[in-house]
Amino acid sequence: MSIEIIKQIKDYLVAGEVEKREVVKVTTAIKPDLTVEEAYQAQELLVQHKLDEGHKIVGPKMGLTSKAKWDQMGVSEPIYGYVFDYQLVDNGGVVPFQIHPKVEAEIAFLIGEDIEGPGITAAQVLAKTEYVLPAIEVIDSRYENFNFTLTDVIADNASTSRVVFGNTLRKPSEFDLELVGATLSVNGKIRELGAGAAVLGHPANAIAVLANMLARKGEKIKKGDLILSGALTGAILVNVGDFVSAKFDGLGEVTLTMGE
Ligand code: 0L1
Ligand code: MG
Repeated sequence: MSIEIIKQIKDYLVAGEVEKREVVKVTTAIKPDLTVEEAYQAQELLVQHKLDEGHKIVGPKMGLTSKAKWDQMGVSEPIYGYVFDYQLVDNGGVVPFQIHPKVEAEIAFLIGEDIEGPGITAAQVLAKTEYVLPAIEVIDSRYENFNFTLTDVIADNASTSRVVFGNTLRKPSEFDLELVGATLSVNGKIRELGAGAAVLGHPANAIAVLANMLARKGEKIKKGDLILSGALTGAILVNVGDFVSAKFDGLGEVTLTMGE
């Protein structure tokens, strides 16, 4: 694919994010036969664009980490994107409304040592994790009516929009992370519940898959990366003024209010 088309895809998606408006999916508007490799190239340009603007990467994020989502999208591995510093909101804070946000309860990993694939296992991930902490991810696909294919969502940085991390940091050895339960409530009503096992059987599996996917392009997970491992729960569409709370066994509560 020519670099011009990759740039066109990046500019198209940046405009959607900056102007807070839906766009028709890339595979309809620009390139119907966009491959996974090309989609990650477009994502890399989008990430570079944000770095050039002075934003800093907090860490990668994993998306589509449940078997149910794989079946829904006809895929057999998760996807990744990147979270930036400007996308962080304090626990209890107000999340600026963008396009059509959805919330997910996730477990995040603060990485203590570089993790370089291939062949990384969940046990190796856990040995190199400094802390785990709870999070709410706010995803906000730029695509009209959430109508997208796998390659569209990869190019769109895996729908990343905002992240709220909780304040409880625990050593992963203190838990069976696959057994950690979570509830996700909106305006005081529980709307979703789940457990760590919903994330590829164990959230550390998602981080191991990430290390092995990054290794294909000669990259690794870095010490200090703060990584979202994927949703324990389904994603819930939220509106302006909604109060969102995620409660995790042993990891406390994360809250946010959807602003304007
Ligand atoms: O974090 C996620 O799992 C989101 C992946 C992208 C799909 C979506 O926007 O629903
Ligand atoms: Mg997510």
